[in-house]
Amino acid sequence: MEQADKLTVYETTGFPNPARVRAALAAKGAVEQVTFIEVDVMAKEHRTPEFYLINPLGTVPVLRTPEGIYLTDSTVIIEYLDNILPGPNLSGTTPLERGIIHMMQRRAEVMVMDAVAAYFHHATTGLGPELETAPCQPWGELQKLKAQAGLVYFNQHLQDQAFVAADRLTMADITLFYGLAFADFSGLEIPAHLRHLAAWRERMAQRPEFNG
Ligand SMILES: N[C@@H](CCC(=O)N[C@@H](CS)C(=O)NCC(=O)O)C(=O)O
Repeated sequence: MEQADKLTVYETTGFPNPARVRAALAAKGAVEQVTFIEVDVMAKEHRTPEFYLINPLGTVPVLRTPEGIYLTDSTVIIEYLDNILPGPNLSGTTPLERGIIHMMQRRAEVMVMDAVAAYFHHATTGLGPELETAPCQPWGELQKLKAQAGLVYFNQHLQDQAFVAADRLTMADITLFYGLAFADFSGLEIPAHLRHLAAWRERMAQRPEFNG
């Protein structure tokens, strides 16, 4: 795994989007080969001029490639890793499969992960007053409703299939899994009657990719 030796991931331990990249690396069996740099979000290290140079969005994760290019956004990073590393495919092997996996990944992101994030940052104390400088409570509450609808959608979607987007674990499962973890952390209840979603989550939680 020569290339993995030259990869650097900027992350914040315990945060959901960096956890997506960790899960992808675990799926590829490459965690040990990557250098990780901890970014202390609570100390605002991601809002320094130095960090904005590598990611103008001021978010983690960020991946530095062997060529010295900085890639941002979990999906971009995971697809890149999927293409350069051996191991099980996470983002699709045919044009149609790639389309379906990207579509479902994006739904998991918009309908759950990002909606939960907006609820967390705008309608709860979020990361605290030092970091949450422009909270908008009504927007956060609306995003909570959106997330709740997303949970119902994925419960129905998982009624008759083992994985979110293919016949195996893909980046769509990874996004949804950490979207649910973020919901728990934010105090956004996942209703117990969504039993297909709960069963899928239980199966995922037992997998090594989510226990690195
Ligand atoms: N769409 C981005 C979202 C990245 C993101 O929002 N990361 C969070 C940590 S999970 C962050 O950096 N938050 C910093 C902040 O809210 O100030 C991705 O997939 O990487």
